[in-house]
Amino acid sequence: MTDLSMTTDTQSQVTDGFGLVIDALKLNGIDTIFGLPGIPITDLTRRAQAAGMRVISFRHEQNAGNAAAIAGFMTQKPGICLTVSAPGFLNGLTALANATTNCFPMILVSGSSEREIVDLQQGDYEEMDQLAIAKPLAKAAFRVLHAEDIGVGIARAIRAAVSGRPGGVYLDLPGKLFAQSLDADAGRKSLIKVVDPAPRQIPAQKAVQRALALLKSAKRPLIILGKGAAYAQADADIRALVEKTGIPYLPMSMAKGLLPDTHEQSASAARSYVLPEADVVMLVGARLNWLLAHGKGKTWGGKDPKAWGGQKFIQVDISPQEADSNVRIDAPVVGDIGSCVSALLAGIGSNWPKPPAEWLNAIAERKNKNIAKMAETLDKNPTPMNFHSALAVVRDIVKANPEAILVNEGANALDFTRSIVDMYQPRKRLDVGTWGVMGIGMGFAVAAAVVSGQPVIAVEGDSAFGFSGMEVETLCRYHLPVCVVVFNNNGVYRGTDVNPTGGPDVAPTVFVKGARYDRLIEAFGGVGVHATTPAELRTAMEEAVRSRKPTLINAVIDETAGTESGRITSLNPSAKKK
Ligand SMILES: Cc1ncc(C[n+]2csc(CCOP(=O)(O)OP(=O)(O)O)c2C)c(N)n1
Ligand SMILES: [Mg+2]
Repeated sequence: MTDLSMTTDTQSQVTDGFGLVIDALKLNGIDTIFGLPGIPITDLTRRAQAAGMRVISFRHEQNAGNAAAIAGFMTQKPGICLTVSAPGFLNGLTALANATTNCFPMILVSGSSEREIVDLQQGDYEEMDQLAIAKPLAKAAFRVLHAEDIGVGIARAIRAAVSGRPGGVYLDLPGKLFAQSLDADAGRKSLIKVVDPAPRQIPAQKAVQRALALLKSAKRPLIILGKGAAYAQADADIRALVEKTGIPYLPMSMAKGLLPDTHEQSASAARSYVLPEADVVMLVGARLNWLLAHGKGKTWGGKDPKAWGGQKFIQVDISPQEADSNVRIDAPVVGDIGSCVSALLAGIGSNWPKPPAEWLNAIAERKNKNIAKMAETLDKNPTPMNFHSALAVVRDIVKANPEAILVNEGANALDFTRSIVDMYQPRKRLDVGTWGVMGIGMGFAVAAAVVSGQPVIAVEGDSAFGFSGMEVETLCRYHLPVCVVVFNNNGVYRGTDVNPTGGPDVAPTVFVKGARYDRLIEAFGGVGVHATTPAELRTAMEEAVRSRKPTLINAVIDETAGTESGRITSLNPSAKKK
């Protein structure tokens, strides 16, 4: 093993690849690595820890990658995921692709095998042309061959990850690089402290005026806040924009809490009314992808599934290529969300006319009716517990602890949580994002706790939890204040499917019935609780948040309560037949 204390400091005459990577990261304010050790990066993890970095080791690289990605979302600094070559790299790649899709800044740093052998396909240990494989899934991909280029390589990776529309970046570091030595002084001089890594992009005045003119002409305006708006950390200005215009708004899932969900201008409870009825829609950091039904079709009042509903769109986005991706954008405003929103605010001034009362009243009427209906459902206390009675508890716990971070994945476990649990602060809701990917749960939970120090509540479908469940050991190892609530309905969507052949195999969506997920965490010294009633769930969650002990609550949910794919049943090719 190499000397662990050696980094590029004034005492050392020489440095090496390991030391330069660590020094380059530290120089750029990166203090945490999420990863999994092995050849050729084991010493990198050791020496990073010895050099004062936080090194969080995982049980599978995908979870380390998801942790890095969400750390990037929360901090606007690229999250670092460190893996070994070929299989470790591939395990991290799903998270990298997911980060790129979700515009989370992360850098996947993977060790790789010897270039000469890989390129001649001579069968090296863990041989793979990782750079080529990463390229189509990353915003950018780089390889460093010489120790004197490490500074440039890391600087380029940082800029690519956080500038413009953020995304996942791959950095390939061949094993040989780490052992290269360099004069310490030359090494220090080769490093780059990136100046202004995510430069502001100021929108054109003309674009701002065009957008405001359109907004002013609206009879039934609507604002949609996306994950990009949450990422921007322009919270006060975004709130001012919504409040000064008086326009009703809808938060996308991860934009919940940008304004408190209980805000009177929130139209969430009247979503199916406002989308087809709005005449001018201002998208702020939200893309018109499938989550918004591509801006057309029945959701938007179109006559058939592909028809435009007649809305005019203003789109505030950092990417000039985003506009017109699905339907015509009449007023694109291109720039970083913070700069765009402050330019819009300046144009709005202090006497912007409120939207017509008929529009606001019509929304309020629907909203109040739906909220009252939901309150009635939440008040019921059926046996067994269902999603609603369990989530009434989670809703109260989050309300009492608004600083807590809510991680959420599953199908029904996701959709019901999103609509029932109000969020009160920005960037407190972390979920499956653009892809609806399962497996983010424990990676996000670990990173959320590590980055924020706040309590984390992870509401997990039992299937969703299984993708990253082994990381409960990681929660215990680092003593993280994470309360995992597994909504256990015995399977994917529901636990009730049967094998139509009558054969011994259970149906593909069904798991072992009555499984005790709580016992998993007990194996590592965490707190396990089996909860079959809302009262038991409440006591356990309150205790978990109070004690900050890693906790897993197995919340038994009626196995008949869910629907196929939650709210997206219609995306199943065969769903119509059911
Ligand atoms: C990586 C990945 N694999 C598979 C899926 C398909 N999928 C969507 S939701 C889901 C699990 C739903 O079951 P559960 O988490 O138990 O939630 P429930 O509806 O039962 O509450 C699966 C497997 C996915 N979205 N992502
Ligand atoms: Mg389930």
